Amino acid sequence: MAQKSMDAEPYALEFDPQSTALLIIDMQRDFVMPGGFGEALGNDVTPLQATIAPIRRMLDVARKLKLMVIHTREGHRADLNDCPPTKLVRGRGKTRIGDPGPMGRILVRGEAGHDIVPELYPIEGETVIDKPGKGAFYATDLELILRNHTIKTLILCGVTTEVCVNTTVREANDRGFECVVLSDCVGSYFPEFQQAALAMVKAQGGIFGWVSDSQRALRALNA
Ligand code: C5J
Repeated sequence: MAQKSMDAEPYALEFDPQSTALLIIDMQRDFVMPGGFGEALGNDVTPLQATIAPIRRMLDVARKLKLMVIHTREGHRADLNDCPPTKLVRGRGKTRIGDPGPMGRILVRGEAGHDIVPELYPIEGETVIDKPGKGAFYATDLELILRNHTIKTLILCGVTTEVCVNTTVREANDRGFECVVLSDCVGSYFPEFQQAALAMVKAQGGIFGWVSDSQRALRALNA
C-alpha cells in the first residue's frame, strides 16, 4: 500500500497503512455502561457512548484494509495482586475495584464489565492487551508486539481522552511512535478535559502527535 496523507492538526500526517495500527483504548463496559468503574467514580457515562459508532466505522475500514488492530482493557487479576493499594482506595466511592456490581466485579478480568462492548468486540487475529495501568505500555507487551510488526504510526481511539488515551500517547511518543488521536473517537466524562487533552497533543507543533477525526482518517485510508 502506498504512503497516505491524513488531514490533521497541526499539519498533515504522512503514514503508511502497512506500518500503522488502529489502537482502541479501553472500550469496556466498565467505562461506558452504567454500573461499572466509571460510574462508581461518580461519572455520567452516557457521553462516552457517542464514540462507539465512529470507532466502529474506523474498525470496519481497518479490518477491510487489513491494518493491525489492537484493543486494550484496563483491569486487574481476580486476587487484585496487580492493583496498587493506592489505586484501590482512590476515589473513596462506595464501590471500589473488585467489589461486586451489576456487571460483575468492578475492573476485574474475566467479568462482563471488564470486557469490550459488543459493537467493538475483537475478532480473530486482533490483539487484546490487558493492562493494569492507565498507559497501554506500562507492564504489558504492547511495545514488543508493535516492534515485531514494524508499526510506526498509531491511530488512537477510546476512553478516556485525558486519562488512558493521553497516557498512552505520551508513552508511545517517548518510544518513537507517531500518534494521531481521532477527536470524535475518543471520549471524556468532562467536556473541558476533552478539549484540553486534545489541545495538549497537538500544541507546540505536535509535541505529542496529531489530532484528526474519523471522517478525515477514513478519507485518507480510503484514498
Ligand atoms: C480511567 C481510562 N479513566 N481507561 N481509565 O480510569 O481512561
